Amino acid sequence: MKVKAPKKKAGGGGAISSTARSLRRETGLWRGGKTLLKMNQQGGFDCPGCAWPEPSPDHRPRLEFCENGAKALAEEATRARATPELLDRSIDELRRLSDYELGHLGRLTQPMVKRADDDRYRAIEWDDALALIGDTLRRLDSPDQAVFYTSGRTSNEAAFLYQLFGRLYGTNNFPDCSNMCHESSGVGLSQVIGVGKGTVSLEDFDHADAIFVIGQNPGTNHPRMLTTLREAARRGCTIVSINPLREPGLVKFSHPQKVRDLVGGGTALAREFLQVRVGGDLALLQAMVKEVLEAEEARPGEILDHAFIREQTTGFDELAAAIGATDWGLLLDESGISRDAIRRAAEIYIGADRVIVCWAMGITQHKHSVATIQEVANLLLLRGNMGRQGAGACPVRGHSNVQGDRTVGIDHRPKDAFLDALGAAVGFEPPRQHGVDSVGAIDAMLDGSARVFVSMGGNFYSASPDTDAVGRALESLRLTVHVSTKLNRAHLYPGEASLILPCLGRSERDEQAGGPQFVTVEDSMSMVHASQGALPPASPHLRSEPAIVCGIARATLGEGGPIDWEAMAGDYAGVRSLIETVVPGFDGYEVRAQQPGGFQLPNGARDRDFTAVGGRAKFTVHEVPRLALPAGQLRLMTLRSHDQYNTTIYGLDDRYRGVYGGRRVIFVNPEEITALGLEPRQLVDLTSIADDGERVARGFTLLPYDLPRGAAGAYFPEDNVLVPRSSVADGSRTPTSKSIVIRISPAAPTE
Ligand SMILES: Nc1nc2c(c(=O)[nH]1)N[C@H]1C(S)=C(S)[C@@H](COP(=O)(O)OP(=O)(O)OC[C@H]3O[C@@H](n4cnc5c(=O)[nH]c(N)nc54)[C@H](O)[C@@H]3O)O[C@H]1N2
Ligand SMILES: Nc1nc2c(c(=O)[nH]1)N[C@H]1C(S)=C(S)[C@@H](COP(=O)(O)OP(=O)(O)OC[C@H]3O[C@@H](n4cnc5c(=O)[nH]c(N)nc54)[C@H](O)[C@@H]3O)O[C@H]1N2
Ligand SMILES: [Mo]
Repeated sequence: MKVKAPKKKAGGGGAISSTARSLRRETGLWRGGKTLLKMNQQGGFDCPGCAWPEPSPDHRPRLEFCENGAKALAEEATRARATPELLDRSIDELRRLSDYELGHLGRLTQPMVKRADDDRYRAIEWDDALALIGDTLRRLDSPDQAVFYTSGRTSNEAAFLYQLFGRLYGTNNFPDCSNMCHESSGVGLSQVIGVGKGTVSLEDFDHADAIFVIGQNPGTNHPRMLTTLREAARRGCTIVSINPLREPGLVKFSHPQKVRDLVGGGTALAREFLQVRVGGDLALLQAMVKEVLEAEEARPGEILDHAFIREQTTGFDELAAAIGATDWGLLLDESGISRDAIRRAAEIYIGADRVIVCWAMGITQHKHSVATIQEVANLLLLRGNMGRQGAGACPVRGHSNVQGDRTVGIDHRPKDAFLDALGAAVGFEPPRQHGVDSVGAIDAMLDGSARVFVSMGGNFYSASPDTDAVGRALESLRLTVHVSTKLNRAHLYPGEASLILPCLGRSERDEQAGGPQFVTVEDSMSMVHASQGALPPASPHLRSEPAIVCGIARATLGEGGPIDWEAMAGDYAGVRSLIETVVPGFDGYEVRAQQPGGFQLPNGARDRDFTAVGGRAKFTVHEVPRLALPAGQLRLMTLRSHDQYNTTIYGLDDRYRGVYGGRRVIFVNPEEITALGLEPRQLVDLTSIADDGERVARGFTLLPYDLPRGAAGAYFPEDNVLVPRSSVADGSRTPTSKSIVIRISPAAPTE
């Protein structure tokens, strides 16, 4: 492993050479390059990477992809094949491969089964695989013994069919990756503004005067957002980063597709970096609210948007009283930010006519995430920065269709209005009892109340908290089923029997009885549009996700029910027509999804319509959590490196942060390392401390990094063994993956 100084800018020549390297290795440069031209273009396919929107068609460049989108494509369009012959080894043997090696075995080519008396996966015919699922599901004592997980890459069509099948079968057990991701944003925002999604469009970024980026590392995880931020910075918009880590990706960006940037050195992005304590954002946001209120006292009538507050909100007086009574000392201590820096940030906020606040996992994966998000809303509402051009809330979504999956019904707590509409359209009485979320699913497996686990994409083993417990949970089941493109570690913790059902990826052509098909996705800003693959399928045995769901449904529910599954699988227009009937906002779906740019779903808060919360947006009062730890303990945030997509490991480098050739590292402030009596580069073990006990991860290299004292950072998913599943966010039950209390000790000697 090599360690260098963190990069001074993102993008640039490094991004070009890294893109070329991964294409050359996986797809071949020519085939990969040609395919990239279809990515995020009209008539082409949606990038299987992040959910950042594409610019409207008249402003969209011919190349609308980033380094990490290219890597996502390379992973999917790889020439390597994980055939039954290649996989003919025991599961124990496969477990010895790293995540990187497992993924690089290549695309799955055939359905595989691991039977009860066997030690490995073997090829199985589709019909037999589907019959095994149908038989097992029909024999359960209750439909609630089955759990149907979804990862956010799944299309609207597949997701809608999946929840429809599950509800016809009789359960609301639909945990999804969103439970571990932006659930806190959904819960937090819907309580105060009546919609659990962001309120801005991409065009709003052309009008904002200030953009706050909180707990997000777009240089790595949403690189196309840097193009947007670059444009904003160039026209004078002020960008502020709130993050314990000074992420190199927010310092400066050299657009790899712009000659001027490549030779000129790039565009400076964030003007202020507030290196907040891990979890200290609620205190910091309250401090900013306090500054704003104090500024209003000093200059009455000039700071707040009084008309908006009076006519369209409730709770202002309570907020003002509570914030007024809050002690500055507490806010400074808990945020870890100086009064001066807070004042500067507040001045940027006050000085800007239009403000957008963006956030991601640094905010959502804490115990008090919901409150923090509602404090963001407080800050925005004070100056009417909501439902106005150039202003609003922008939770930046992860998976490319995670937002769409929820819109079309992947929800363990479905609203009655949705179930009513679904029941009326299809002619059945959907189950009303709420289902399990991701953490609930693990508990249900461990206590024996779940017996079957079906996974529509994703990697439930590695992405979930408390990895060792999840392994035991999955292995206790009667049947595990994975609809996947590539092998991952979840496949290696089989139930008594386990199936891997290989599916088409986004970039591949999807031919059904009714001809070539497209699917639809919804981006982070509620734009719904078509996505159609271009490459020939990785194997003739692959099926599309919608076809697989319909196959499972037929094998389980039989023929003659209210849905003609074969017709649905044959032409997805039928699925879209049903979605249009059930979900508001999809009128003219079939046509509008294929228009350039697609269409935007309705969003009350964007139009200052707060009917969903009684007609007025709500200011809310929150108590600042006390997060100080005893000496010797640190708060660990689990992070993504530049070379991974969640549990898919593209490579072993984290270029921007200067780490090359290894992932078992832990970043800590240099003075803290000394205070702990440890040495930089020393090999250490990590122990997490929770109410339900201690968990250990061994063999990490200790790296000094520019972080506040008391903070630590290490990569997801290697450190998920440390995340206690008992520690979840209040209100959203998201695992607190950015707030693991740990202690660090010299590595125990190994044999
Ligand atoms: N290339 C690539 N793209 C991706 C993904 C990927 O793995 N690879 N994953 C996708 C998915 S599903 C998601 S959800 C998104 C994730 O996108 P991000 O949320 O950007 O991903 P993380 O690496 O989890 O980074 C969280 C950031 O929050 C900061 N942070 C941690 N704790 C705190 C805190 O207490 N306060 C503040 N203010 N900041 C904090 C960290 O330093 C880090 O910069 O990206 C999506 N896009
Ligand atoms: N400690 C810690 N844990 C975390 C996080 C964290 O920051 N820290 N982040 C959380 C977040 S934000 C998220 S979103 C979750 C992610 O959790 P998941 O969504 O469950 O995990 P992924 O790694 O995205 O899933 C990768 C797998 O999806 C399959 N796949 C890829 N493309 C397709 C496709 O087109 N169709 C199908 N059917 N399968 C496909 C492949 O087999 C691949 O191995 O992890 C969460 N876990
Ligand atoms: Mo995510």
